Amino acid sequence: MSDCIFCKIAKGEIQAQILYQDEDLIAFKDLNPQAPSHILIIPFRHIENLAAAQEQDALLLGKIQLAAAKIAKELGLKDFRLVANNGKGAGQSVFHLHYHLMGGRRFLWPAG
Ligand code: DGP
Repeated sequence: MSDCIFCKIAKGEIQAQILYQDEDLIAFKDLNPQAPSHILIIPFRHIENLAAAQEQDALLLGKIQLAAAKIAKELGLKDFRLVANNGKGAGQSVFHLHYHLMGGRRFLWPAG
């Protein structure tokens, strides 16, 4: 999508601190970190959010989770949180599917 910030990052049109990328996805540091390590993992292909994902995206969604575990390991994060905000009411502000990989501090549960 032409007006999507994360599509622009995926295309290299907007700079980001990229930690990992492969043929399907890219991971970069969050601009507004909520933890010492806060990485966003997005698919290259524009999908609005998890609710918009289709059966055909199952492999892609699995790859994102495996990439998250790999990146966490590379960052030395034994414990981490992986979050996808879905919809405005859940805190989604960028409508391109992304997972927040966060670590380096303790997290409360329930999250509130
Ligand atoms: P969410 O609220 O779940 O939609 O998360 C969006 C995240 O994206 C938020 O934590 C801030 C981050 N973000 C927004 N714009 C940019 C940007 O241009 N670059 C980077 N690196 N992160 C961004």
